[in-house]
Amino acid sequence: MLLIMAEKIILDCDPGHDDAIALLLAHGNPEIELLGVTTVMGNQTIEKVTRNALAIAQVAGITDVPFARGAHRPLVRQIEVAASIHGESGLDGPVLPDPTIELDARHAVDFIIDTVMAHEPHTITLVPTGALTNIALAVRKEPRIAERVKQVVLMGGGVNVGNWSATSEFNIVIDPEAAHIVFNECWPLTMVGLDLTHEALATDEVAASIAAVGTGPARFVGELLEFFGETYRDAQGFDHPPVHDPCAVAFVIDPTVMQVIRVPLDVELTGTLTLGMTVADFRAPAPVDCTTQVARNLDHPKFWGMVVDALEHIGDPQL
Ligand SMILES: [Ca+2]
Repeated sequence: MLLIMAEKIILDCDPGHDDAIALLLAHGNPEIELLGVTTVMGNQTIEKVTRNALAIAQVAGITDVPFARGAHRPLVRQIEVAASIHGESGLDGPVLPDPTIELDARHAVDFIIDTVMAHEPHTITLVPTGALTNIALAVRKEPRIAERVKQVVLMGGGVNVGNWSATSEFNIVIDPEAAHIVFNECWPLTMVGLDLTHEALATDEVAASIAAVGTGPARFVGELLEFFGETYRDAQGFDHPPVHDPCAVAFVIDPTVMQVIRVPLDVELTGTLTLGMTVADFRAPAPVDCTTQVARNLDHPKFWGMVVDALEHIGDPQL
């Protein structure tokens, strides 16, 4: 018998249309063991994104995974939300069910620490798809998690590409101090940034293959993509929306879905035009002690195939 060891992850997110799809991919893929979902302010306030996370769980029938609420504001700066992309609720488009799932009593930071310390070393991957506030607070409160996690695979940043400013991506720029902490820890870190995620476009063909699944969760994703497509067209000039966050989950499932290049990465904290820029130093081959890498070149059919397969696997839990 062939034993496939599922990859244990904690998804730290701010749902968020693309976070919702990341959560469904993590839940619906048998090669992922979702140990918990933690929330962080970002796309909307912590109250709204936490409610959204629980509503997504309700839609997808996720009943055996703890959800923990996290940081309500960035470490240093004032909160800045992305209503222009995700709407007033943070998850505009579909009608959201009233969640009946109870939150874990712990703060997200304590949930992350407890979970990482309770498992064998190098078995847990942290997958942040929002601001890095919870992850930064966790590693400051319990520094041993830096050597204990297997890796951090985050959606955020980009090499010479921005979306919230000319140089900077939303998740990084809204809490650059937190990002600076996370990028400068000793854990292996993969930056799944805009260079990669701007290739994860939800084309008409993608929308059709999701609609063909024909289940409640698939219709939910279709409605999310419709709203996300409209705001991305109006606010960012995209013909089809780039669906960022599930790319980080997809890398954990199958790293061959993209390419990675090892390169020193850091986060700009003092630039007048470049605050929150993720700076990659390509001047020479990466030094042997370099722990960071950046993702590029998405296998678009394979990626969306994973999302469709996950929806097939989830089925219709409401019925
Ligand atoms: Ca997100």
